[in-house]
Amino acid sequence: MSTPGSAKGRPRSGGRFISGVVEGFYGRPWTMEQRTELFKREQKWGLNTYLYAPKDDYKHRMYWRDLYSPEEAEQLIALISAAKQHNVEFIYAISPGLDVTFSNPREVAALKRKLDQVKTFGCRSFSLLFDDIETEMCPADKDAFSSFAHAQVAVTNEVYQHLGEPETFLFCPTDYCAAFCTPNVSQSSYLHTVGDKLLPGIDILWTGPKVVSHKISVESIDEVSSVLKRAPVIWDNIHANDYDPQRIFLGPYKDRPTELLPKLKGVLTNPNCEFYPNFVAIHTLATWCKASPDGGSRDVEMGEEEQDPFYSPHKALTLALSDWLQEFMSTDQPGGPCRQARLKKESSDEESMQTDTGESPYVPGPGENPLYTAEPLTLDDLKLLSDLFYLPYEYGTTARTMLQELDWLRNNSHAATAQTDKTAEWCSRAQQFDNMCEAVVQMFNRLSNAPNRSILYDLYNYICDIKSGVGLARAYVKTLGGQGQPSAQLMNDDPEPWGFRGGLSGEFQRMLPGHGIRDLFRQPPMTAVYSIRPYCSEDKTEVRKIFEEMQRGDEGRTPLMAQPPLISDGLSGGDISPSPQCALVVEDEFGVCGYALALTDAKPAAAKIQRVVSEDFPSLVVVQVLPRVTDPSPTKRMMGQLLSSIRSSGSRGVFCELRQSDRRMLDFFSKLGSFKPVHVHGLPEDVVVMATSL
Ligand code: GDL
Repeated sequence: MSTPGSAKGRPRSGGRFISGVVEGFYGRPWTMEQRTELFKREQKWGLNTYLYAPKDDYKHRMYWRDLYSPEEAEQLIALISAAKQHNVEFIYAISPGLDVTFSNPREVAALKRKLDQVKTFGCRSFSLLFDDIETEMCPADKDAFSSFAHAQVAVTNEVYQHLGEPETFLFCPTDYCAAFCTPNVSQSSYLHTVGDKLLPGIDILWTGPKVVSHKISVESIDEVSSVLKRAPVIWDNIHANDYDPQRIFLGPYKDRPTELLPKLKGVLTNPNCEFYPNFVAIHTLATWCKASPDGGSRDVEMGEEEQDPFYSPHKALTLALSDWLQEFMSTDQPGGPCRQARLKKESSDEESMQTDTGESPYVPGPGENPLYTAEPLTLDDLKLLSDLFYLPYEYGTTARTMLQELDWLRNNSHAATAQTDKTAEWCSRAQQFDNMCEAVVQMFNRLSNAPNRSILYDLYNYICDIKSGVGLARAYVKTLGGQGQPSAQLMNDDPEPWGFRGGLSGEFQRMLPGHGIRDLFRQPPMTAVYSIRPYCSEDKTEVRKIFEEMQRGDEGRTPLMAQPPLISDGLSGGDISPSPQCALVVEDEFGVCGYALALTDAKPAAAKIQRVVSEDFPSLVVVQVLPRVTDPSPTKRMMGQLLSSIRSSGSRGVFCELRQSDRRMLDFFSKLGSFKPVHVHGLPEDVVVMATSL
């Protein structure tokens, strides 16, 4: 595979292939300096287009009618000329769809006036965008046009002709991906109108099957092209991150077969909001655009999973990261950092023992602290970084391994709850997991010391976040292994704010059904519909039945009468009533199949069987579900609701009692993560108590 800058762009049928970047995301637009830097990179890597469409730029969308002030004009003129200098086609886009009245000639005149002004700045290529807008027309437009598509097409054609039918003119439909089409792409009357009526010189933007498309297949492009009556220009959101403040995408351009190249009019990537980390997104797109059957870049050493003979995402990523490493190493701060460089120079040049300020550099004396020296960033660090922040539908290899290992360590940690020794395998895998966590911390340290501060600052929040996440996971594994204090980071009574991450949005997500099952790591099939409702007195018999059935369990289990009593037996058996608002049952199509009950103050019930309750964990929960409930999410949901009711009652903590024989519930509480085994004096031998602070 060739490097991005080394191959010439292959001419595609129907004019030149549009390749490059669309600044089309929500949030803070890039600066003029960053855009100029982008043009330099595009030129170097063989990309040819920049589409100016920053959603939150005042005069691009919200105040689209307003003309640019002389100061703004000056900046745009400079930008357009910088694009020209670097052989990049500057396309100016406008998004009037929030409030335009299509049928009003004054509105159309306002559009023309605005684009005419931009034309005087030297811009020759334009675009009208109708994405992310209300699809209902105002009454005036309903009177004038037979459909929304007719309204958009009429205005777009008129503006296109007014501007003299520019060589490049792009249109973004409101239904810009298959998921938005009703009932589907081939039968969408909206797309058919656009395809039939939009003048043939206008190209159409398309994001693929979805807004953020995991894969874009050749068949899907054939289908949409036949409706649109032209090859689309892909607006690719694969690296866009404006929808999730915790994610950034540093993986390679991927899952778009190079067979698409001759079937498309172009590809523009709408990448991460942060400018500098887009190095990988844009570099790998450039590599992809150059892949070609006639370009002699057939990849003969492809791995099995990489089907494309002309493009390997893995190799494209390595190329990009190697170039990026160079950029990390170049300082972007005037006067800054360069103690290492300075020290080097000093050792080779006796006369330069004076700094710029005229002072001699500080050299620690004997017994003093040595100067802090940072290790340089490595290619492996960048590979790890990219793996941790890979792509919207996929984690990188190392990230996947870390998740799998943590999952295995959790699932095989019964020995922890039984307080016995770990197996050698568990210990060795725990150590390997710890090493992987350490590599993340080291990567963070070296990255923080990289001379190029602009890239670092753009990445900082993300790498800080992952460092904390990894730190928590590491502490958790130590706890499972019997090392470290469970309460230190995970179970603290009064945690620091970083002990409950994610803010209000995180709280909302955790309370929604399906939380944790829609993650990228595991996707268990949903097999049944469950409903959770408050427990009522009529449920007593069913709950007791479930309790007894689960106690009988597998053959050979000790009968209940012969087992030491638990406080929770009275609750499950119906002898003690649960506290108000603290009892739930779950039903499936056959009836009640599980329950979750609690006592906010378990002391009186405990006293009846001569047990004491810890001041830290005064409340008791008991949860049980029948084996036919294989999906853990309803049980998790019941627990979530119950814990929040107990918390509202003012309780400080909750405990549960589990018999060693109840593997399923032991497993459930261990996997919840928040419950930890606690030592209770005088507990029968085969009973484990687990608890969590609230
Ligand atoms: C969108 C928006 C885009 C945004 C992206 C990712 C298009 C055509 N429009 O739907 O502005 O950045 O999603 O959130 O993609």
